[in-house]
Amino acid sequence: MKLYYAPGACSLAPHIVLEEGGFTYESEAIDLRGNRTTSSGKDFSEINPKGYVPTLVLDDGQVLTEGPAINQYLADRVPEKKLVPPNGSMERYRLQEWLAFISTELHKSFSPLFNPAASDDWKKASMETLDRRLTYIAQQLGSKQFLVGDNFTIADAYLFTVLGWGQYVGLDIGKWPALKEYHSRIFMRPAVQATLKAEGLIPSA
Ligand SMILES: N[C@@H](CCC(=O)N[C@@H](CS)C(=O)NCC(=O)O)C(=O)O
Repeated sequence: MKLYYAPGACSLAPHIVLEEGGFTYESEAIDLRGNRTTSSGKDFSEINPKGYVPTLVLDDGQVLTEGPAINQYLADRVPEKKLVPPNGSMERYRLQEWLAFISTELHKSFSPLFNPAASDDWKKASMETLDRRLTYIAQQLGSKQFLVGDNFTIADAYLFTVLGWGQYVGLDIGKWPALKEYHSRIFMRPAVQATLKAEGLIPSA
């Protein structure tokens, strides 16, 4: 398997899941700000015509896209790691509820803040939306260790990833102590540390 990623982008979540799951895998970075080539010089649009990360190329050559699908695909391969609740259980739907919320209500509310073409009014409105969404998550999380059940799941990998973007757009998650504490705790997981090092987001020494 091979994951195409951009350092610190939403592809960090499946990268963490690959590490948490103990997979043998390859990875390659994409230059999203430049000419969208892979670090080995290939045209990324030939691998994923959607042009965005995360993109997972399976051992049989199939290309899987969309973070929530990739994360569930990976987690279902290693059920003993409990990165997802079993298919068909109520907890699985709770997990999917969180994945949809993080994807559409949180992740995509950050997008204008990274977009140089977005107007100040749009950015302000996005900040206000994020404030409401993060307040909701902090209330739901309270002092719980994880979003769903008693285990680290792919929803935590995704939420951790998106919370990390606050630092790049002037959104201090310290306003929500539950989120700050949660983020610091997930940050310390060995698989998360290994992934952050692999993406060059923290020093590897
Ligand atoms: N719907 C996609 C969105 C992925 C996405 O937003 N990827 C961003 C990085 S976080 C990206 O590659 N943006 C570059 C682009 O859209 O051109 C998913 O959930 O996987």
